[in-house]
Amino acid sequence: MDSNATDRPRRSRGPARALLAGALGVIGAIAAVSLSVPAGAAESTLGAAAAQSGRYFGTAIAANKLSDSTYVSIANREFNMITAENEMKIDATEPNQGQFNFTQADRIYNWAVQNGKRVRGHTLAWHSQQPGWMQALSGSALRQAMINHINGVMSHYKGKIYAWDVVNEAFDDGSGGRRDSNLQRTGNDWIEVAFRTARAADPDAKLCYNDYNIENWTWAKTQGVYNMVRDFKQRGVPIDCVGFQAHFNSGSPYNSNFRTTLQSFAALGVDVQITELDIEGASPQTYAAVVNDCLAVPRCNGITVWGVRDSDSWRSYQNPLLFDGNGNKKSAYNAVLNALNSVGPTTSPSPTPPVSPSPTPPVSPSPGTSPQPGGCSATIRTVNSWPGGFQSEVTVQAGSAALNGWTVSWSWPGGQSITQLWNGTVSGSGSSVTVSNAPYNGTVPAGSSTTFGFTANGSAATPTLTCTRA
Ligand code: G2I
Repeated sequence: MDSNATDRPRRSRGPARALLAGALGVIGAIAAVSLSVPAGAAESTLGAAAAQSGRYFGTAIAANKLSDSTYVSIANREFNMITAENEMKIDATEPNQGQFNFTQADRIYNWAVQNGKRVRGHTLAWHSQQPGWMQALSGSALRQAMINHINGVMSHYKGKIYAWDVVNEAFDDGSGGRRDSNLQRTGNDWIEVAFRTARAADPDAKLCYNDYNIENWTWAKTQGVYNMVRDFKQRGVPIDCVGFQAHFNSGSPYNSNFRTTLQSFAALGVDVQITELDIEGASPQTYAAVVNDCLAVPRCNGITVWGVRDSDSWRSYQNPLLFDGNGNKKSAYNAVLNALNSVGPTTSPSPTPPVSPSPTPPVSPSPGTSPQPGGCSATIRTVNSWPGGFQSEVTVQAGSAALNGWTVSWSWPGGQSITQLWNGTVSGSGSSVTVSNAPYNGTVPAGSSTTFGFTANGSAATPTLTCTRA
């Protein structure tokens, strides 16, 4: 765990970082306020800074704090992805079996969307925070209750949630095996049943497995989850993303092999997201390292911190967040903002590059695909493939201005042909393909994205895409 509480200059990386951080230790807080990024290249909030590379920066929100004006103004200014800290959990949304209650969850959802933010859903199947009636169930009755719960909550938010933490914390600390729980005792297939149920309930939401203590690549729990995700991808169980909670503390310290973990999971064909970040003591160096790890992995979609101010944290005694109890920005805030700004406009997510030796330089803009202010970018990923065919998803990302219509074009490298396309209008001939927005998804807010998908004949391919605004 980093112990040095100084800020770092945005250009210091790798071995030089340690040297510079040490040297700056003498200068302390004075350095922190004098560091700056070049004029014109910097955004001044976390959400806008992350959006430069197509990523989001989020926070957990508690419904009962939406009346706290300091809290709300920081949250609204800085973050563009929202997770309900407790309000979408099982005990909150289905307090009595078959009776759903979205009062508090909707308060958060509505606040987020009315302020132009997207929402991560947390969480549908978990051993903890189960209502009493569910804790008392077992066997097939519990299995069916889990399925009903997923259907009930996901249908309420159908088409409205960016990503759902479908299953939370299902692995054991230490052994690399499954955690014992009433859900696990319904049969080892409970996780894949949850994911298949979720896909059918809302095909537009990304479906994530979310856990803690899976950041360190050498830990057995990390390998256990990795093996499950690999197995799911091989067998076609629908999973789109893995959430790394990233609650770092002295018992579970940050390790620089986190980047290897993110790269390795992404290489399985899933997105990766940092979903509940907090760091005991809020070392600026450690915060910057975590951000740089995400920025180095094209399929790392974004970062969520688990609360706004230290006083809002579930571990407030550790002062683990980016704002102090008075709402002032901490050094860690500046470290995070500078790290996000150091990348500048680039594309993401894009096909995962080969795992490279650590430290990996930050993602840099690639020619021809950078979203200029007001522009757009598009990336393609293979969702599924089979002999003679494949399914792909294309993400269309708005730059710093909203899109009012978009067109994505590419050339097939090997005679592929689209058989069916959704969420877009396809035209083109021969190897050239042009896809424009459907009537309902041409408007994309600044920094946001939309997707379209298709099935095609031929071998799965990830051609270079060109995105043009209407
Ligand atoms: O424990 C930290 C997080 C670990 N990953 C999953 C997250 O969902 C989890 O969040 C925390 C919330 O931050 C806490 O706020 O989950 C805790 C429960 O597992 C939440 O704590 C609960 C308290 O235990 C309850 O007594 C309280 O009524 O918060 C409730 C609402 O304030």
